[in-house]
Amino acid sequence: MRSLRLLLLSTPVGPLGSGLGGGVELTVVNLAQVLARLSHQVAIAAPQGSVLPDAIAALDISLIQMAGNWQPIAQSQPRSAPIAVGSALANAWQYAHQAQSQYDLLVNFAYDWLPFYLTPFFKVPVAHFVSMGSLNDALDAVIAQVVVQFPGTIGAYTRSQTQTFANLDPGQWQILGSAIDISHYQYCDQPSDFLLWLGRISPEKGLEDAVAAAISANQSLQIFGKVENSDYWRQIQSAIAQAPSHLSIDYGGFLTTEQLQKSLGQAKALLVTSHWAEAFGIVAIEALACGVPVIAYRCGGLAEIVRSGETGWLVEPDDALGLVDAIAQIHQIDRRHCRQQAETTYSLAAWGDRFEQWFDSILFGKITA
Ligand code: HBI
Repeated sequence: MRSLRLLLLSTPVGPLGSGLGGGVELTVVNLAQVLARLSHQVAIAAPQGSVLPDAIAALDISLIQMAGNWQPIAQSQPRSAPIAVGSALANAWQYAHQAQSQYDLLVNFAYDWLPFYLTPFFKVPVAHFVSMGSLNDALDAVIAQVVVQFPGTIGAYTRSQTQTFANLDPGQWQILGSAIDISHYQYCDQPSDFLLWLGRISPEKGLEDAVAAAISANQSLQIFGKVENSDYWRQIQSAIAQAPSHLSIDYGGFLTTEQLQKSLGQAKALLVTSHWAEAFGIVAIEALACGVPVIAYRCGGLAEIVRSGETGWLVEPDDALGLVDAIAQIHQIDRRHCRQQAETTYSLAAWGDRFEQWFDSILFGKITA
């Protein structure tokens, strides 16, 4: 396929590398990497202060920094929240409009109203990667308009994610899944004696269930991720203070992938306790790549990732006791199966091909199988 000139417009909730963008940061960086390796010309527009991992510094990916205020995160707003346009988002799309003739395709990763609304005003095609399930009425409506005018131009991680958009036919979505660069994750066969929780520290992520389950299961727990909601974090810290002194429940901060996977690989299991339907759950494939079994609530993307009994355990949503039972059975999981699943199903190469096919179908009308 000929080399495309691509502009990836990242999430406006925070700079790349800050952790504020959660899984979408990894998605944007990994996609840029794999498309650059496929010899496309890739540029990323992201909030001021964005950095790319050293591991891909050698690739020719241009990073265009957007000044302005970060976007309020959609998942903390009510469904009827009015449309918000922070200046970082506005500046990104002002740049995209004035520079559009330099690109063959724009790829939007902002989970926000503006990019969808602006799509008909662009001469260059826009592909929209929707990074979460349905959260906002105005956004659902504008996505539906884009689907009518530009069929085939919206993509998502998982089928279950698309099913949360009641106003849209699931068949109108391109399902892309996700991936990581497996070579950045070392397989660990001999775990230490702790569980691990990883993610944005925010109420929808259910960290309180992981702390309660670790204490009930008499297991130590390591916590990593960006503190996004400090009130919530204070509640968690008071729950941690109740733990018996022989258990260590520690917060390791927000680490780069390179640093994180060293601790991640040592874990007996990763606990994924989200109260909402995760669009995907990229932390789960990071754990699998290190050989770490995943214990997760059976909802959202995690239900499509974890093979219960083979690479982890799926527990009925919000059933904290179920988590304790699963923790007690984690020794039944063969850690090599976890690594194998990551290698065969979540490699960058297969994922990059799916995006290339999607772009093909948008630009050249080939409706791929
Ligand atoms: N909220 N308004 C808004 N825009 C985003 O792009 C966005 C968000 N909340 C979370 C988020 N993106 C990402 O962290 C998740 O999609 C992973």
